[in-house]
Amino acid sequence: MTEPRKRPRRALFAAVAAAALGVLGLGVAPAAAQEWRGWNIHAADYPNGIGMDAFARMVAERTNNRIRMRTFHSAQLGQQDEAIQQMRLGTIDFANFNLSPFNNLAPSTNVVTLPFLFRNVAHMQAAIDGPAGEAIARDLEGIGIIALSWYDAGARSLYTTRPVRTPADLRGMKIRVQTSDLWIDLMRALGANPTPLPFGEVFTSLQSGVIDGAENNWPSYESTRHFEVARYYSTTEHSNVPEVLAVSRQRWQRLSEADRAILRDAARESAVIQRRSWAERETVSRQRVVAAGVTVIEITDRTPWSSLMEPVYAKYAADARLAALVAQIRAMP
Ligand code: GTR
Repeated sequence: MTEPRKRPRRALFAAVAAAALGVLGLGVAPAAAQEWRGWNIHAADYPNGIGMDAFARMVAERTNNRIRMRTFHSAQLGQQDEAIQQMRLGTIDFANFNLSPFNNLAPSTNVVTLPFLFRNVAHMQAAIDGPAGEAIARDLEGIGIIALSWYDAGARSLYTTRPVRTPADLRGMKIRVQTSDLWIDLMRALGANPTPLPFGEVFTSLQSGVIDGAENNWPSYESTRHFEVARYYSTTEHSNVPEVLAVSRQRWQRLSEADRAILRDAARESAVIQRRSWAERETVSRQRVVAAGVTVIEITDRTPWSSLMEPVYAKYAADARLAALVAQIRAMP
């Protein structure tokens, strides 16, 4: 008869002890832990995936696992334009995006996409970590996306199934671009026939002859194996458009100030990791494609290319606010 009475008392003691440990923060995970879903277009070992995974680890550690983030790599949650929509709706919680797919939605992203604007990587970083980043963060917030830090994406160059040395060689060639009006106009100004397509469709489109080329940085050209089907890479380096690590505004609005600070710091640190990894990967990717027999066409004089870009500037940097930002970026030391 004594047994049945003891059990509830033991259970009560265990419950009180667990609650006390919880209050003291001794290893008992609070019930309301959040699970966040993250989108990444690239494979997990790409610099951006490395940066995102580092971000998730830091946030988990610093929130004592209250915010657990899982990144779905390799566009498992959909192609880029769909992912942006999902993030605005709050069904994707965080992501890394190139800024070009925002060109039609957030006007200031056009500025950092503009051809031949940045002198080098340091110039691009100074702009995006400074005035350009501030303007873009404001525009993105307006469409439901909170920018936390900026990732590198190197310089984008043309790659094609036939050699391209001058804009004249490009005339009439079908070149894949991201879904952005600026990119369509840019490619037209070069004399090509722009073909907007999702990133995930570029390989088969090159293979089947739907397009004659595309344009991207060394790591994307290599990691997607586009180099197997477009064997000529011409170093036009026509755009240095950077990328954003962002959180959906829906999630952000429900975070405490303390958690927001944790996320901002972790995002900034993750950008340092991504940028370091990016610099290494650019070299490795270039070596890999050269070893695989790609013909690199070095464009040393970019004037024949950049001189065709006036209509793009006239259209996308005409607005007073954007023109002032372009002037500010150009004046940066
Ligand atoms: C890559 C970029 C992706 C995507 C892709 C593309 O360099 O990292 O986010 O924008 O280019 O061309 O679609």
